Parts: sequence; C-alpha cells; structure tokens
Amino acid sequence: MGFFDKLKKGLNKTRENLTNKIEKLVLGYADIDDDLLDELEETLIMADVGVKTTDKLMAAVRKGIKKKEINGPEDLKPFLQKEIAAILTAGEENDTTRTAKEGPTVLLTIGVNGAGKTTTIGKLSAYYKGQGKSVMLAAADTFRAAAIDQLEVWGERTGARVIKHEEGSDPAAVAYDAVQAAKARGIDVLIIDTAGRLQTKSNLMQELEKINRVIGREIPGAPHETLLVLDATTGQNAISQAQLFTKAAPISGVVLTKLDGTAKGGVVIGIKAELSMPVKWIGVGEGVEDLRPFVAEDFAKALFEG
Ligand SMILES: Nc1nc2c(ncn2[C@@H]2O[C@H](COP(=O)(O)OP(=O)(O)O)[C@@H](O)[C@H]2O)c(=O)[nH]1
Ligand SMILES: [Mg+2]
Repeated sequence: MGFFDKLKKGLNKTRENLTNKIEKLVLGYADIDDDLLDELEETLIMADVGVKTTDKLMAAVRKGIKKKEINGPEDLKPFLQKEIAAILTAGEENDTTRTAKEGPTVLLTIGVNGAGKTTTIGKLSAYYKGQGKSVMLAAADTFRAAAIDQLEVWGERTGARVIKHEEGSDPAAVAYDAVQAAKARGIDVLIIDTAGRLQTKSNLMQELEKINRVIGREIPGAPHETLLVLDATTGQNAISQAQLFTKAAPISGVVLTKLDGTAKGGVVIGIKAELSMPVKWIGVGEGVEDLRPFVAEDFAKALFEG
C-alpha cells in the first residue's frame, strides 16, 4: 500500500468523526438555521479541531452565509473543506526541514514519554538513508536502559551508528560526544533522542538548554531542527503539551504520530491554527516506512475525499 492510501486508511476514523458527521448532519436540514450551526460547531469540537479553530471556522461559515457563498446545508461541507485546507496549507513554505550549510545537520527530538520519539528517529534514519545520506543517532534519553537498547535496535535496523553512554549519565555529554563523532566521521544527519521527562518544567528546560548549548557551540546553527513529537491519539492534550514544550525549547516543527486508526486526527488543524507550528512529519504506523513529510494538500484530500 502506498503512503497516501495508508494515510487515507489511517484517517478512516477521523473522517467518520468529522467529514461523515457533517455529511449526515446537513442531510437532516432543508435550510441553514441556528440549530444546524450549533450542531456543526459541536461536531467540529468533538472532532478535536479545537475550540479556537472551531470559533474561527464558524465565523467564516457565518460570513459565507451572509455573502451568499453558502446558500444551503449542502454547501457547508465543501465550504469547510476549503477553509480547513487553507488553514493546513498556510505557511507551508516553512514546513521543509532546515539543513546545515556544511557539516552535520542536527535534529533534536523532544516530547513526552510514549509519544513516539524513538520510533520516529528510527523512521527518520531510514528516510535519510534512503536519500543516500549518512546518519548517526545519539541516545540522550539516558533515563532508562531500555530506551538506549531500543535506539540501538533502530540503529542496527537502519545501518546507523548509535552513540550512547551508560544509563543515568548526563544527556548533554552524550550529545557532545555524538556531535564530535558526527563531525569526525563527516556524517550528514545526526538525530538526538531525549527523555522528555515532564515532572517539572524547569528540569526539562535546563536539560534541553544544556543540550542546545553544547551542540550549538560545536556546530554553529545546531540544532537545525527541534522536532516536537506529539501523539495524535491524545487529541487536545497534544496541544497543551505543545504549549508546555514551547516554554522549554524553541520548537521548529511538529511530528504527529499514530495518525493510523485514531478518531482524533482533527488535531492537526488545531496544531496549525492555534500553535502556528509547522507540522513537518506524520506517522501512520509502527513500520519503518510509516513516516513521511506532511503534505497539507494530501492530508486535506485524505480527510475529506476518502
Ligand atoms: N500505530 C502507531 N504506533 C506508533 C507510531 N509511532 C510510534 N508508535 C508506537 O508508540 C509506542 C511508543 O513509541 P516510542 O518511540 O518508544 O516513544 P518515546 O517514548 O517517545 O520514545 C511504541 O510502541 C511505538 O511502536 C505510529 O505512527 N503509529
Ligand atoms: Mg524513547
């Protein structure tokens, strides 16, 4: 199955929860009235689009009715599709990965435990390898031995060297060694795993600041990307996590994982609209092939035209 078909299949439940509900809703009305608009608003909120974004969409709908762009219930779905596609494609030129002019491109991944960081790193490693680049991985999630082992498995699977220290060691020291090794070996892409413990915001902030300081000193401009990994199945919670992490580190883009089989895929719309953070990659499965750059147009199409 190609990636687009996988995306479409993965979004089945989100589509049922959003697009199909809108379709069914409008069938029950001959004209647009307040009841219909209330139900539409509720549908959007229930589909994890987010309250702010829903407000924005409903304001656009009301304007569309006034301007006679919407003349009956049947016009609502195509109108919303257009509006949502516009939100998703806004600022898309920022969605491409920043790379180093010379020397290794350093990608730092952050996010709460279980969001899919390590798996995403494995997939990214395969992606860049597939583009003929050399890849190195850094096990700066030193919190649990299992996390280091897991990264090593991905390293073996994708033919990338893994730089690691013992469990419990300083994550910034691992990052420092990895940067040195990547420079010495002329590596194209260095991807750093982190623990993303959120017990206290200040700990996380200090840890990330230290990692940033260490690698920025060794490679000017590094990290070139700080990717926040968010689990789509957590819906609106992903948005609050993102707000917390923005306080701890400058985030350049989001990786949204587990879009396969969740009904909460509408959260992509909220991430783009409410956080103005570019969604750079999406994950639709546990396999090495199941990560791709986010293409807004494809996503909107998969969401509305499945
Ligand atoms: N279905 C699905 N599972 C995923 C995806 N990405 C990660 N996972 C799973 O989520 C779980 C946690 O992932 P992991 O990479 O260990 O998260 P970390 O704690 O952030 O490093 C693992 O079982 C992964 O296989 C995805 O896109 N789809
Ligand atoms: Mg991990």
